Amino acid sequence: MPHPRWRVPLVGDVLGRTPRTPLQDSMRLARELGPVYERKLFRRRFVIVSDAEMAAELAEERRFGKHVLPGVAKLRDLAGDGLFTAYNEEPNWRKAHDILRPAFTQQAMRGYHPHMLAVARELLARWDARDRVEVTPDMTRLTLETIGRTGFGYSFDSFQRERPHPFVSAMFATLRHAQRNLLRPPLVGDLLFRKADRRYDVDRAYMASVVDEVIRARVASGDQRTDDLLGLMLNTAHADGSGPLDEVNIRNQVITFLVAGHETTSGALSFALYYLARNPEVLARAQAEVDAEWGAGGEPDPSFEQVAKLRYVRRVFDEALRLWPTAPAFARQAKVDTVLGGRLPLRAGEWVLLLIPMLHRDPVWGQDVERFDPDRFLPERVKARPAHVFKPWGTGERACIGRQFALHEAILVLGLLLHRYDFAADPDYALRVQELLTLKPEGFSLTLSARRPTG
Ligand code: MNH
Repeated sequence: MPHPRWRVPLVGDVLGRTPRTPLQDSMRLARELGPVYERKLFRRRFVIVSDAEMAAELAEERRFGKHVLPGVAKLRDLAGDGLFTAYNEEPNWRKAHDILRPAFTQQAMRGYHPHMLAVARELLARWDARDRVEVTPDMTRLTLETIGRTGFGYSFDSFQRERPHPFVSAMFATLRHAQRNLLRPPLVGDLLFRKADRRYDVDRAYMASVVDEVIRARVASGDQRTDDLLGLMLNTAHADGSGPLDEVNIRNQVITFLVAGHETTSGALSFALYYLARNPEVLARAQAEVDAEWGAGGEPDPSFEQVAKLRYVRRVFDEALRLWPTAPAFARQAKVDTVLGGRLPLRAGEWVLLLIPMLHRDPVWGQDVERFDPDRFLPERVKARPAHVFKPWGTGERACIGRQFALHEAILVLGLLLHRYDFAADPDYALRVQELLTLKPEGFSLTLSARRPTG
């Protein structure tokens, strides 16, 4: 099995690796070593794959199921048996999945649409007042506010504050800690990480207090609604007679959705805006589509149905997720003894990590995989590719439950921004990808100009 050249006893392949960019390190290694290789970090061994045929096999639910990666397992301190961090065999996974399913139907999205639109308009008001904006923090304002209001009827007042909400700062710190923890040496690690661990405890406690406040506010209001995430959890029982979710699990779900429900969407929107600003032809086509579908007049008021009409904008978003899938890896565990891709024997229980950004650069995507080309997602070209080569949402029953939510939110916001502004990126800005388990562009700003008189 190929592995990095400089392997140190006990320590493994940590030489020359940067704690702040483990994912981009793995991409670099895949370019050197190929689509199947091994990485050792102290006592942990990772088999990292990015081959298209293997990805298709990993999607077979009969042979493989989700494995909770070490970096994700660390987040169990935060989110316990919440949907994202739950082990397959934990009964609360299916129970919560079933109870929360109705919150992600098309009918539910229809209900969220007016709230998503209202939040997006707060972003427009902020951007109208500036001609240069920092994209990533503003996308975080938008997505946190959207999940807070639609999922929990709770506002973080994201657009009323100049600094990020403290929940966001605490969340970044905990994600950073979970990521750094991957490079934690055994034994001495406890000493080396003592200060960071203490800070982590403080951040976790703070996040828990925010979650308690979100729940308390709903319970105190006496509101018995069942048309959002919190209402479903507090006020509905499972069909199997096991009653509603317990209090501890509800907290775990709230924290899960507050984090999973905004962090990845924010990064994906930021990448999409980056590529729009860098590709004037794509920008012009996207703007023309929005004008045609939503009307060229001053203030569009898109209906729920009109969002899905933006097919080209959707391709722009998919292409951004191809190059930088913001949840960049997931892991699959063999359910039975099996051989992956005819060459990698795995015993039941063994797992591999699927490196999504490199799968998305597999030769099946063509010769020019680094080029931003939304037309790769034209229906006829999608049909011409093998299945399971585009996996930004994961796979199988543990795939992203929030996919339609993220897509509706993202396309709506992109539509409104494209309708209203011309964007120019700083010509000297070279894309830097920041990693906090998830990915986002770092230090990326846009200069805006109004496309039409507003008022
Ligand atoms: Mn989301 C799981 C990507 C937006 C809530 N999400 C996953 C997985 C990927 C993923 C990949 C599977 C991880 C694994 O197999 O270990 N999610 C994304 C991306 C976006 C995204 C790229 C935006 C872009 N996710 C959202 C939104 C929500 C959400 C929005 C909520 C509103 N995601 C989840 C939850 C899970 C998940 C919850 C865990 C699902 C489960 O295991 O049952």
